[in-house]
Amino acid sequence: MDVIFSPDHALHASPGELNSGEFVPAFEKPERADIILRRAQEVGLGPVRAPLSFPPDHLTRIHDPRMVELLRNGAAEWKAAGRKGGAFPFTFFTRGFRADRVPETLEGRLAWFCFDAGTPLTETSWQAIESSAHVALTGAKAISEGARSMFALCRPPGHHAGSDHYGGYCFLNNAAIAAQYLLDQGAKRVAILDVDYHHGNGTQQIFYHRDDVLLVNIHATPDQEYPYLLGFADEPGAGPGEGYNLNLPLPWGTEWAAWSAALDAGCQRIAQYAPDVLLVSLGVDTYRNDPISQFKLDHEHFTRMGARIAALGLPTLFVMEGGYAVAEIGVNAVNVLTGFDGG
Ligand code: Q9C
Ligand code: ZN
Repeated sequence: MDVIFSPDHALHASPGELNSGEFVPAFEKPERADIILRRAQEVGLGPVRAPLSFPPDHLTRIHDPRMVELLRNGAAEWKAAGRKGGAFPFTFFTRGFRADRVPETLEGRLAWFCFDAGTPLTETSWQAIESSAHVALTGAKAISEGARSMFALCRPPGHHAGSDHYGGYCFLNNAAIAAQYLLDQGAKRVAILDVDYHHGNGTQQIFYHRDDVLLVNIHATPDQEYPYLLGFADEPGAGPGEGYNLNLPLPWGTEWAAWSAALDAGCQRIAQYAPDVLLVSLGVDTYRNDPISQFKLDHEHFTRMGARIAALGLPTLFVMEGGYAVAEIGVNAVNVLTGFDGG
């Protein structure tokens, strides 16, 4: 399958993140995408293509334009104000604060739109963020034109970003933007299968009230794991979207047997929905040696994951999300894709 990749991803290099009380080097780093690309080339996965460019309304179909503006200019404003390092929030919006006005100050907007202490903006982040969305859109365009499968090698990732909030190393929700594009091009039903270790809270929030996107999420239970506040089993969707969100939370320590049973259940739901197209939010942080995760999948399980997804027989767009065992991220991510291709 073709790989969509932009070297612009490297323009987002986080200066670090708050982790267990310390400011530590970022887990989400540029090497991740370069190592996946190198592995894809090593196994001859398929041609590597640059992203096309798209008008900004594809981004604002999903995201609040005021958040997009913050992502585009926030770091420059931060620097102009004489601040150093990445643009991090200090305050976080929560219950009890004013919900009826978006602040005008930079600090206020960071507090309003950003929900964690791991997702800073740097002066060149926007170019990477936008290129990541364009990578996903280019994959979606190829699928809408009849491709059986595509790999959008997105970085930074996207599934934690909601319509008006960002965090979890994610700024724009690449998979959601791609799903909306496919619907706008005429697809009637899109399914998203999120296999990242973390719950895709942003994707869930974006589509929670809709029945034209079925979302299936397999992830570490929010009773134990980030993002802690969403991703429980009793979140079926609401209004017209009721029945179109399926969360399959699993405990720390989950191995392939239980993980693949959840995958089977998720795939059965997707088959029943009979979508026109499938998107896979592909995180490989379920890997046994991931530095921030607690599942126990091995290299060969990623191959089997790809084969199970292929058995759905759907046009499929893979969108890269998480995975922080950098040395092994290439093998793990590309195993899913070769498993899908039957190799
Ligand atoms: N102690 C994705 O995989 N923080 N995002 C974890 C580590 C956030 C992960 C803290 C993890 C976000 C796309
Ligand atoms: Zn993750």
